[in-house]
Amino acid sequence: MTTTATTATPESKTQHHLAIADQFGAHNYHPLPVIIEHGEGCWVTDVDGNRYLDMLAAYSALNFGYSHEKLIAAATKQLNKVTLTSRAFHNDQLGPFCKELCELSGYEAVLPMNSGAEACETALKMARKWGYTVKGVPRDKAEIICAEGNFHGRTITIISFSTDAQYRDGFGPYTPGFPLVKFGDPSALEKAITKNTVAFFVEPIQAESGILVPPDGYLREVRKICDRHKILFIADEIQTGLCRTGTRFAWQHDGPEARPDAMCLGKALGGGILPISAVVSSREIMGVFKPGDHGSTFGGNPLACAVARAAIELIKDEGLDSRSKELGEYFRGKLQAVGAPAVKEVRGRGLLIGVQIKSDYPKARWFCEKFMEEGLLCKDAHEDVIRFAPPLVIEKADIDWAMERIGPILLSAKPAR
Ligand code: IF1
Repeated sequence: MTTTATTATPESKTQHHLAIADQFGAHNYHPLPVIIEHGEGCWVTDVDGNRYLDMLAAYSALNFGYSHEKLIAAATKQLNKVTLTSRAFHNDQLGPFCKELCELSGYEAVLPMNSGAEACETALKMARKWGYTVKGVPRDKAEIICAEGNFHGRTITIISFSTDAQYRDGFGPYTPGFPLVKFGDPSALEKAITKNTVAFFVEPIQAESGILVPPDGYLREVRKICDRHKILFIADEIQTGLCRTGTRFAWQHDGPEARPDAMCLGKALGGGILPISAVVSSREIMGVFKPGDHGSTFGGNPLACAVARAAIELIKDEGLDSRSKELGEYFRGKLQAVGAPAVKEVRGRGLLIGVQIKSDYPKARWFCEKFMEEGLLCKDAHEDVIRFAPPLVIEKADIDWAMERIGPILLSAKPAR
């Protein structure tokens, strides 16, 4: 036996796991103290046998819930055939995956990667090269405009244009070429455009910034401005895509005229089983990538493609967009009806919901901890927003069950002074 602190008579399995994660893991997170061991549908069980309703869904990666029969079947089948080939060779899942994702999204070409951040990096590289080779921007001068309050991942280039000190500070020097404009304000975008601008890169709803929904028509205006100045409109739909907000893609809330030139997808594309991301665009724009320009060892691997194909089929067949829309309206209505003095605003689209807490009340984290004690898991966004984003397969009865706990806790909060 070793004599490390972690083996000193743990009170529970949870305590044991918390201690070893603390001792051996990097401390780059502050998770709620729940150790999940098993998940099914919207429900998880921890190592001590407690059950919780998951209202985070791995930040929308678990749109289909845990252990979805069809996804597990697709993964298992492919596990027993071939899992990884590299892109030095073809595999029999990649082509069909690209074709099916094009059909689902209405675009012409797919470039598969793994994480969301990689899809964003891919889109940024694509936009820069498009700027140089198609638009004729002078070498190394390309500018990609981004929105204040953005969240696109954690790589050095991506955090270079973050406006959140915690994501940036201590990680410089930063990648240049990413001017910022106010989110939700089309005229700010138009003013920031120069002859070297190649793209505007934006989330249709800013999730990490607190589920910020832009004014109606914003993305339609963005589309027009981008056309007027010949710049690419690229939407980061990694979190908002694949039915999360009540439409297949969140830009569709602004109608077909708002269609971006390219989208980044990720999270739910991997069915909550494994990481797979992608950029989708036109053949012309994607055509700037020549053999050897870009890639990834695991990008387009047959296991990920097989699972993603099953996820795409679920998106097409299970009516998850209207389910998300209806249940989202239902849930938001219930949250509003509580009438809790602590709540400043209930907002969101579909099942991407933010409850903003007034500044003189406890922080959103306090509420998340209380919810956890009552068997409900969710996560704060920024300090003052409780984020509810359950798997899209959630039942109305689960929402009612959740509200029996959420309502009293919201009402119980007292102002600090
Ligand atoms: C973490 C946030 C959510 C994303 C959008 C790209 C990425 C993400 C719109 C990068 C990732 C995650 C990452 C996770 C927490 C989470 C998050 F709170 F940080 F902002 F969801 F709201 N574009 N979002 O939301 O994708 O590389 O992670 O696959 O802890 O960083 P990734």
